[in-house]
Amino acid sequence: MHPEISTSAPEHKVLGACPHDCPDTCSMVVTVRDGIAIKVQGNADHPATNGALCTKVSRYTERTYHPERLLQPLRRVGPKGSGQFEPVSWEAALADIAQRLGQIANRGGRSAEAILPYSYAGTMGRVQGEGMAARVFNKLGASRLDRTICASAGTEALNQTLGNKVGTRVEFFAESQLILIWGSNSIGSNVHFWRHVQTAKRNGAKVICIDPRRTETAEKCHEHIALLPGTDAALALGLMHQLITHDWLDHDYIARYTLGWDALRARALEWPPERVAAVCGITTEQVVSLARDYGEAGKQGKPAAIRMNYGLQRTRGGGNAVRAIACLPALIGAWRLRAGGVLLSSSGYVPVQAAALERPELLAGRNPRTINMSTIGDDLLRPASEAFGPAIEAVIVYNSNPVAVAPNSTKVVQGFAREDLFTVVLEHFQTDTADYADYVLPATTQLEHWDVHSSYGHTDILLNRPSIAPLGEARTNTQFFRDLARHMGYTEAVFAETDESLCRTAFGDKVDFEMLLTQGFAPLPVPEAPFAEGGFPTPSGKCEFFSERLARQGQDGLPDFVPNYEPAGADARYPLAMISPPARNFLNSTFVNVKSLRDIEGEPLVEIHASDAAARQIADGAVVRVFNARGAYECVARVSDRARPGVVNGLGVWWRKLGRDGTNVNELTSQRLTDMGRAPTFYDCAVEVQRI
Ligand SMILES: Nc1nc2c(c(=O)[nH]1)N[C@H]1C(S)=C(S)[C@@H](COP(=O)(O)OP(=O)(O)OC[C@H]3O[C@@H](n4cnc5c(=O)[nH]c(N)nc54)[C@H](O)[C@@H]3O)O[C@H]1N2
Ligand SMILES: Nc1nc2c(c(=O)[nH]1)N[C@H]1C(S)=C(S)[C@@H](COP(=O)(O)OP(=O)(O)OC[C@H]3O[C@@H](n4cnc5c(=O)[nH]c(N)nc54)[C@H](O)[C@@H]3O)O[C@H]1N2
Ligand SMILES: [Mo]
Repeated sequence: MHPEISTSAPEHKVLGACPHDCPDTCSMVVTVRDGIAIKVQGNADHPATNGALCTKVSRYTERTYHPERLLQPLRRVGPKGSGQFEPVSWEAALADIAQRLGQIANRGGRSAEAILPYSYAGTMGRVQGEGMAARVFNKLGASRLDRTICASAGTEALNQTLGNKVGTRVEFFAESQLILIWGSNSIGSNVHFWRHVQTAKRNGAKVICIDPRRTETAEKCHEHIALLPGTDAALALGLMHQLITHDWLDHDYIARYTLGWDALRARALEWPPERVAAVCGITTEQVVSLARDYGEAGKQGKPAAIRMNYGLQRTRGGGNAVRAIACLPALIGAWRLRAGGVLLSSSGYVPVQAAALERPELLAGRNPRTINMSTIGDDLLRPASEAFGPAIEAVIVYNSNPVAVAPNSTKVVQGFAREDLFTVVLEHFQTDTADYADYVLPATTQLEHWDVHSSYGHTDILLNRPSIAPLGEARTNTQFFRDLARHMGYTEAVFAETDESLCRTAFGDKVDFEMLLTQGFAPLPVPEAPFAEGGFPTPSGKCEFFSERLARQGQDGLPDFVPNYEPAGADARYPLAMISPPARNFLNSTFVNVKSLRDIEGEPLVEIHASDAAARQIADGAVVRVFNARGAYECVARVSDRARPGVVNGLGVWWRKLGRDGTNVNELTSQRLTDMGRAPTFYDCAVEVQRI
């Protein structure tokens, strides 16, 4: 047991941090009695957390002490994917894994690139994430992983427009007079932001939601614009058209602090409201009225702020959509006020010391290839070639559940089912991915390890102290990689660094570590109104409507509407557009196996509008088959006005094995990538729905 954990007092509290992939990154207070965590609560002293956790994380003890927690290392005995395992000792598992990886890496040439790490944000911790792990993969010379599965289209778009992932501070939305919630279900996925919206509403703000689905957020806004998925750039260009024709522009701001206005102006004038309405599947009045609200707020000097979330960048034109929306605040000079502007992510403010954590010098001059995690299905099935390099022979999975979350599951499953693929999975539970492992290794949860966290919503750094001892034989991810390094014969001192030391390494002297130790969080220095007087971190220092860098890559230098790969519509072979946004009580595929949360969600379902249901003789509660050329998924239909005509909503990434027919929504999604950032197009997916 760790010395910092007091075991003398029968009951005590430990400060931690929520590890999940969510903009809120809450400060947690864990109550421990006799070495057992009995309660997890939101820290009342941390302003962003405000004393409250979401429903799912307040069940974190239920997840930690879940009867199905993996508590010992397992070795596969049956065929791949059969889920048949036998217990094995850590030492035996490590020795075998080291030997297998060594055999691949030591064949010479680029053979080490046949080894692939696969990880994402199961924990957002800097220590249990890519620190020690990256050191081992760098030393091996393994393939690198392009971590695109969530946010990279929006990231690239913000970089090209504002210069970084920065923007309006969340807490200042409370002072806004007009809030556009664009492609985000704040109440479901970012609930601590919603508090600021409520404050703004009480102070007279108007709140408008732009989302194909009538979410719990949309129904609490003053207006809801239910556009077709993937048409946001058209709407943004249409707003610009109206701002221009009504002269609701801040000419001074545009002249001083933007680049490419004449060209953008010409592009926007191609988007009169009628055209926008037709493309977006909304009314002309909705376009005009939204533009008037936004334009007049600017003219009257009222703060207007846009909260985007990643939901709107999961279609082919996702990067262009984010770029078009990110241009809007400059047009009305909204950046002049601290409660104006736009926020997609605040992570650009985070001074993470990536090189100190990951040690790229261990590559020793090698430059391994990069594999895109979003095309893992195809890539696992790809033979060796000049262009691709060696076929993938080994995958080490941690902090991720690719068999459930990656697009085009048929391919992903086929890939992981290869008998000649050596797969190691570090997990809390026997997930869909763990079923395909050769070794399943029990990992610690956030209550059992040290870590340090940043947020992509607020701008504080948080420390997570362990509150209980590891359960069973669970080990931290870092300990696995340290042990693996030892078994591989790596002797560099960097492979001995402890987790507490890694917590300090993550932000170096950029964060007051003493403050983290005493109060659990430390605010970063961030400007109040970052672009009130320009100063964008782009090459030109301006808000780049026109991006020279994009033009040089052969892309359109201006934002444009890029239609979906899979346009739905009555004439299409698959006439319904399917989106698959998060379920409120799950976190991607995490928590699906926590029964109390699964009971709230019920069972896998698609929401379908009454008109689309009637045309297919589908009654509420009927079992349906959702299908396209890639696959089929069986679930229950919920006939509901949460779905607009022409669009069905397949909520949540269920565990395949807990689904009705052993599949989930990703049976239907494709491996095609976005216009920018090489990201998946989960919400660009045409389907048909049929009663069974
Ligand atoms: N409870 C819960 N919270 C979560 C998650 C979870 O799974 N559950 N996931 C976390 C993760 S990984 C992330 S990346 C973040 C953000 O995750 P996001 O995926 O951004 O999730 P949401 O905030 O729910 O926003 C998605 C919203 O976008 C809408 N949408 C879909 N397509 C379009 C479109 O083309 N245009 C527009 N305008 N809207 C569209 C969806 O209907 C949905 O309401 O949330 C995190 N928070
Ligand atoms: N159809 C569809 N697919 C989607 C999405 C969608 O909206 N629609 N959303 C996408 C998005 S935004 C994202 S971010 C991805 C998310 O995909 P993933 O990053 O794979 O996220 P999770 O499904 O939450 O799986 C994380 C796993 O990590 C494990 N884990 C957590 N903490 C630790 C730890 O400390 N150590 C170890 N070893 N394991 C740990 C958990 O038990 C869990 O099984 O999914 C994407 N997939
Ligand atoms: Mo995500």
